[in-house]
This record gives sequence, C-alpha cells and structure tokens, in this order.
Amino acid sequence: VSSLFAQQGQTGYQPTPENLQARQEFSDSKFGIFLHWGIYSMFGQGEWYMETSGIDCHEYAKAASGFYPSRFNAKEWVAAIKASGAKYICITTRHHDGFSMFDTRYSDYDIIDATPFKRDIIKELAEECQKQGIKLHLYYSHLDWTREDYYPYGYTGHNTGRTKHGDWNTYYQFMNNQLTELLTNYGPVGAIWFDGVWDHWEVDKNFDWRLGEQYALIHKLQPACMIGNNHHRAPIEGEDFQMFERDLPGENKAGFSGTSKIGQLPLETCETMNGMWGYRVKDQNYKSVPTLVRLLVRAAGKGANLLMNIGPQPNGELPALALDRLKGMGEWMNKYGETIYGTTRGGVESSEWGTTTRKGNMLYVHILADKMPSFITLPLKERVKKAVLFDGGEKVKAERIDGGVVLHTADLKPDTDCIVALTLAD
Ligand code: FHN
Repeated sequence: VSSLFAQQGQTGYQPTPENLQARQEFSDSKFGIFLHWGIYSMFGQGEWYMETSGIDCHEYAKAASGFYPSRFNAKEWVAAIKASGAKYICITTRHHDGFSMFDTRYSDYDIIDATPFKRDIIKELAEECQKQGIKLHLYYSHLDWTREDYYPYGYTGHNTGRTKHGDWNTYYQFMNNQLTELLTNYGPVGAIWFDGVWDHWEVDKNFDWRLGEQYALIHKLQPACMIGNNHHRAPIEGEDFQMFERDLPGENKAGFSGTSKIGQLPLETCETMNGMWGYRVKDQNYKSVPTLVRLLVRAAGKGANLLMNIGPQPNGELPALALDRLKGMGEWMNKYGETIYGTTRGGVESSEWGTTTRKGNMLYVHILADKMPSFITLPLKERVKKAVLFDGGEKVKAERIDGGVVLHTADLKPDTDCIVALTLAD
C-alpha cells in the first residue's frame, strides 16, 4: 500500500534550502491555531452540516447571500492568537462544502461574488499576519460536495443533489487554478494544508489524485511553502510535514492514524478546543487551559506541533471561551515557553506522569500528573550536572543509577506542568 501511495507523490522531490529552513522554523514553533470558518458557521452545527443533514447543495448555497460577518476584524484575531504564543494560523480557504472564502476568478461561489460582505477574508488575514509577524497556513479541501465535476463520487456527498456527471480533469484544473491564486495573491504562504483525499481513497485505493503534479506546482510557485496532507497515511513524496488528526503521533485513539507510521518530517497534531471544528452553537464544552497546556506539552514531548482549532462565530468574532483559552495559554507560554519552543523530543516521550523535551544540553522533565510520583526514572546516558525546578530554581535530588537517573519528586508540588530542568554534561 505504501508504495502505491508513494507513486502518487512528487517523484524526485528535493526540498530547497528555503523549504528546509521553513521546516526547521515550523518544528521550532510548536504551536499554531487552526480556524474552521465558512458559510457553514451560520448554521451553528459544524462544518459537515450539509452532509450530515443531507441538505441539497443548491439550497445550502443560498445561505451565502446572508453571510455578513460584521464583527470580523483580522487585526483583533491575529493579535489574540499571537498573544496565545501561537506562531502560525491555519485557516480554511475552502472546505468540503466547496465555498471559497477568498476572491477567486474560477468560481462565483466565493466570498466576493456570493455574499454581501464582499471582503476577501484571506487577504485581510494574510496582510495582518505579515504586519504582526505570524505565519499563515492555508487549509484546502480536495473533496467538494457542491461541484458537478467532483465526479466520480467518493465516500461522502451522495445526497447533496449534485448532477451525476462531470469531468474530473476540469475539477483537477480548477483546484490547481485556485492553488495558483492562493500562492500568488497572498504573499508568502507557510503551508498548504490539504484535506479530503480520503474521500476517494476510502472507496478506491488506486484513485489517482495526481498529487505529484499538484505538489510540484505548489513548490514551483513558492518553494518554501510546506505541503501537508491529512490523508491519515504515512507521508507521500513531496510533502514537507506529517500530520495527525486528534491524536499525538504514535497514538490511534481517534481511529484515523492506524496506518500513519511516524516518518522523518516535522510533525503536527490537530485537535479541537471544544468538540467540533466549525462553529457549533450547542458546544460550549471548551477544554480548560490546563488541559490545553498539557496537550501542547505532550505534543512537544513527541517532537510534534499542536495545531489547536477554534470555530469562529458567523458574526466574525472568535467565541469568548476561545479568547479566554488563548489568553490563558499565552500566560503559560510567556512563563514556560522556553521549555517548549525550539525543543525536540526529550527521550521519554510519554508516560503517565508526563513527558520530556530537550534543547541543547537542557532536558526539561514535564510532570503533568495531578498526584506527584515519588520517583521518576529517566534512562539517561549523560551525567546530570544540575537538577532544579524551572520555577524558582530550587534544587531537585537526582540520583545516578545503573542505566539512568532517578529524580526524587515526592516533595514537589503538582501543577499544570511542574517542570524540572536538568543540565546535562556535554
Ligand atoms: O472532514 C474534515 C473535518 O471537517 C476537519 O476539517 C478535519 C480537520 O482535521 N479534517 C477532516 C476529517 O479528516
């Protein structure tokens, strides 16, 4: 299977030096914010509303003429996100419903032609990201529940009233035209975040998305632009990072990552702040700041970034609870970001008590448990020169044993993340 998928990629891909540098910066940044925003937000039932409720796509499309997010303010969004400590924003330019949130020449089903708002949200966001110094990644759906040329059908979208014919080549060209717009009109794009190829691969593993050609086009337009694809499989040639949905690398709780072996590329895990990607009016069940922080720390412990999702409201505001969580995460990152940004996995990647991150000769032991363990054993080859609490610098007893070091942690106070900083001998 893996060679089959490999064939679909950009054969002979050699990332440019700018691309390799972008990968490094991405890996170092550890934290991004995901935004699922579209006309689906108006229904308040998540981004799959058309499909899950079996709504005719032509009826659904009428909602566009009522899309007027009067409170949208890119400057406020970017400022709130930046203050959380996140280093990049990934936003849906076009989700499975097929509606384009940017000004596209290739369809009238877009923010400019189909809504009274007539403002290019992606442009406003891109300009503000540039101004405030945060990277912009663009989510782009391969799957489309509205276009007739998204044919043959895949796994989903059978009840949305599309005509059962269409020319696949037209659709492929349409996607490439839109990708060209996105990579030409919005300044430097940090990444294209693809989603939806699984729609065909679920029914036909051999379905040829012609990804190789598409990836080559992207890298030609912006060599530094990274490509990630949420195909829930091991990376394909031409991709620049590997992503995991609702799971940390190596886990498979959500059931999407069964075949995703961890490769050599930078890693990213995406997760929702409440339970839904797109705005869901009923779901006020936002994870607490400590829970979110612990997730971020556990991801960093596995060498992965956390891409934390928010579903903006139809009026253009970020939900108050999301803003509260952004603020809380920012306060934590201001104090402890040094143990997260620019780190790699620390060696002990996941344990009930927590995880570890590493930077140079510093090893950070993140104790994420509510009940402090009496001892923590670390399989360390290096000698520990110094072991202190990151907060306050109090000494922590570190005892050399055969094959490692034992930290005496019984007297430490549990916290969201109680961090012991170890200085290792060179
Ligand atoms: O179907 C989408 C879903 O709406 C959302 O965009 C998530 C984000 O990872 N990805 C897809 C499911 O795999």
